[in-house]
Amino acid sequence: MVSQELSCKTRLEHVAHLYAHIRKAVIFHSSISQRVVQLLKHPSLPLEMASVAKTPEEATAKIEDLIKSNKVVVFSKSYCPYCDKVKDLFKKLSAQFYGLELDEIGQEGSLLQAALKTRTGQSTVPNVFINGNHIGGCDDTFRLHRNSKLVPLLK
Ligand SMILES: N[C@@H](CCC(=O)N[C@@H](CS)C(=O)NCC(=O)O)C(=O)O
Repeated sequence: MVSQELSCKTRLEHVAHLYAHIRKAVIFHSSISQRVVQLLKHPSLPLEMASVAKTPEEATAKIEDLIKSNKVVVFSKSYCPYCDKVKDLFKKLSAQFYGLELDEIGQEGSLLQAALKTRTGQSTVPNVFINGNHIGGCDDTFRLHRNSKLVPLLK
């Protein structure tokens, strides 16, 4: 309990201390919620990959994990028409892909996008990987398809 005799400064310190606790709890809660959402959206996702990257190093590791354990990965944004085109193409070709909407995962999305830029030199989405190799964006993926080089990669 806060004693009536506490000085104004002490009271402020006490409030700041409580606020810091609440802030930590909120951040913890939102990180747990993000994991739950990722697990619900991707039930086959290994548990460790449902962890939320919070540093550039963790973001780099997460990207590597994702492209290593999925044949096709599309780093995407939910409102991006180029991403829709690429995902529709993979659906048309009956190719299973792991799509991650970077705009739906809060701060982690920006970290992953920055890590993708460092790894591939590409800052836009879609950012497509097949068999662990960087393919590029929408134009690159469709160019491969026009040249009949995409389907063989999906086998
Ligand atoms: N020519 C690119 C176009 C991709 C593009 O412009 N994507 C936009 C989203 S619709 C983008 O990534 N903008 C930057 C950002 O969202 O950070 C491609 O073929 O992939």
